[in-house]
Amino acid sequence: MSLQWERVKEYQDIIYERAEGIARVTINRPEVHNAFRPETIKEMIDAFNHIRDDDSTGVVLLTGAGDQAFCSGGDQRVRGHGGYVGEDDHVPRLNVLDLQRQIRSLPKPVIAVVAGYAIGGGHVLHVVCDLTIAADNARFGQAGPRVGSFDAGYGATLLGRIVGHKKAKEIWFLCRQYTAQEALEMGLVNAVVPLERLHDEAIAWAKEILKMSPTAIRFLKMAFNADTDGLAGLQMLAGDATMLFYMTDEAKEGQRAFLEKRAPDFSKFRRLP
Ligand code: S0N
Repeated sequence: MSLQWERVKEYQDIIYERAEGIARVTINRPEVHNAFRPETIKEMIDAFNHIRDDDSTGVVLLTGAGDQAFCSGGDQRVRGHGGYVGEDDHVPRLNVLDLQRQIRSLPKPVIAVVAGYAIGGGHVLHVVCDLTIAADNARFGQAGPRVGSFDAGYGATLLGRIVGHKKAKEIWFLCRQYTAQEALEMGLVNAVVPLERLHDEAIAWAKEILKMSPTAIRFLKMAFNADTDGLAGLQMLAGDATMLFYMTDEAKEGQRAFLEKRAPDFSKFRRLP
C-alpha cells in the first residue's frame, strides 16, 4: 500500500510528511540507531505542533529511519551534566519529556511503527504512543540503569500500567531486551508483522481509524489519559467536553446574552436524565 507522501516541512534530524489523512514523523539518524539529541526533539515538537493544528491529519505514524532501529534513546555522546546538551545553546535539557506529554495530549491517535531497536528513551517513546505495530525484528527494552539514567515518569509508571508492575520492574531492573513476540505476549505492542509488511500494516491500521468518528476517538484517548494522568489527564478530557459544549445553543445563549447585555434565558434547554 504505497501512498504519495508529501513533505510538509524540511528538518535536519527528522522527516515529516503526510498523505491521505495520515502524518508520518521519522527520526532520521540511522547512524546512531536513531538516538535523539535536543535538536531532534525540538524538531519533533515543532512537527507535532503542526500536526495538532492540521485538520487534514487524523492519525500519526511515529517511526525511525531504516530497519535497524526505531530509536535507541538519548544520544549518549551529547549527554552532559544535568541533561542532553544542544549544539545551539549548549544548555543541558531533557526536552524529550515535553515531547512525551505532547504525544499524550495530541487529540489524534499516534501509532509507533517499530522496526529494530526501541531502547531506553526510544522505548519510552513507543510506550507513550497510543498503539504500537512491531516488525518481527523489533527489540524492546530499557537501558537506563546500565548507562546511569532512568525515566521514572511515563517510562516507569505508564509501562507499569501497560504490562503490570512485576514485568515493568523486570524490564527496568534487569535491562534485558525482548523480542517482538515477547512484547506481544506481555501486551506491550498491538501486532507483530514481517518487517517487509511493517509500513503497509501501519497504514492499514491508520486508515481503519480514519473511518471512525474523530470526536469519539478523541474523547476515548482523553478518557484513557484521565485514568492514568491524574488532574492533567482530567483537564484534557474536561477541555474536550468544553469544546463540545461551546458548539451547543445552550452555551451560545450564555455568550449572546452577555454581549447583548441581558439576562441569559436557559429555560428552553432540557435537563436530560
Ligand atoms: C541499541 C543497541 C543495543 C544496539 O546495539 P548494536 O546493534 O550492537 O549497535 P551499536 O554498534 O551499539 O550501535 C550502532 C551505532 O549507533 C551508536 N549508538 C547507538 N545507540 C546510541 C545512543 N543512544 N547514543 C549515541 N550513539 C548510539 C553506537 O555507538 C554505534 O555507533 P558507532 O558505530 O559509531 O560506534 C546499542 O546501540 C545500545 O545499547 N545503545 C545505547 C542504548 C542506550 O543506552 N540509550 C540511552 C538510554 N537512556 C536514555 O534514552 C535516556 C532518555 C532520556 O532522555 C531521559 C528521559 C527522562 C529521564 C531521564 C532521561 C535520561 O537522561 O536518562
